[in-house]
Amino acid sequence: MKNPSFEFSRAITRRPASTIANGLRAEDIGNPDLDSMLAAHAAYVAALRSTGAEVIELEPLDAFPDAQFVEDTALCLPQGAILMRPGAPSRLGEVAEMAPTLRGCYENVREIKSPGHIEGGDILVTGSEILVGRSDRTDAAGVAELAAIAAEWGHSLREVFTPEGVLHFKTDCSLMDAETILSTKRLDASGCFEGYRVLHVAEGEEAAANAIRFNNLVLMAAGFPRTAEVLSKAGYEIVEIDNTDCAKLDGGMSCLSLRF
Ligand code: CIR
Repeated sequence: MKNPSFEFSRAITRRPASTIANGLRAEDIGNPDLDSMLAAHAAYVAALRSTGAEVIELEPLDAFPDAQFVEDTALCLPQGAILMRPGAPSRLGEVAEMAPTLRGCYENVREIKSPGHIEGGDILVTGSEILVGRSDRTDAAGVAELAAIAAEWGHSLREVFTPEGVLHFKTDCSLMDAETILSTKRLDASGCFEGYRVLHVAEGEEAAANAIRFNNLVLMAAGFPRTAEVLSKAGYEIVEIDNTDCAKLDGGMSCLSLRF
């Protein structure tokens, strides 16, 4: 049987739109380049497909420059999908754009309703629980609403905190297998991963923490050789993807897909 925390048969992605230069970012380090972002996106999709999974590639949405970061619009669990309610006002409309695709894949689709806000980037599903990091995008009301649905579906959910100045909980951590987490030292220091095996990203390579385990592969951002070595030594098969342009919009490996 598949382990639903890292073994998947399908993924949903969305190609970057021509309007990506309007994407949100905490700090302006220059605009992303559409052509190189499309090339990196194609490499990402190819890596997912190489594991045997089906990848649904959605069309770009010019009205939503952050819509390629599909992870923030939903949470996919074995029992059903839950439509999120992003805390970034410019991203709220992305959810309705994703909903029909999820309704086509799942019989059971629930939604987070007003007044709560919650984004998929703040949610880490491990082999034993759902961790949700409160952040500037995810508030207590959003977490409480998700907790109620998760409880109904038999999952235990734990509220944790995203470090100050970090966009999402998963900006700083990733699941490597059912009980192994890749984390920055600053997030692990909060104690939220007690009981898990934790691998640390190398000092100065904090941006490598947002990776994904997808079937036999770990997809990670290229350019972090010491963290790549940590993962290789731990036995993971790595694929490095150019994340230069997504990083300009605070995006990374997990943001680019919904996996189920
Ligand atoms: C945003 O600020 O919402 C986007 N520019 C980046 C979203 C990244 N998503 C994620 O980490 N799950």
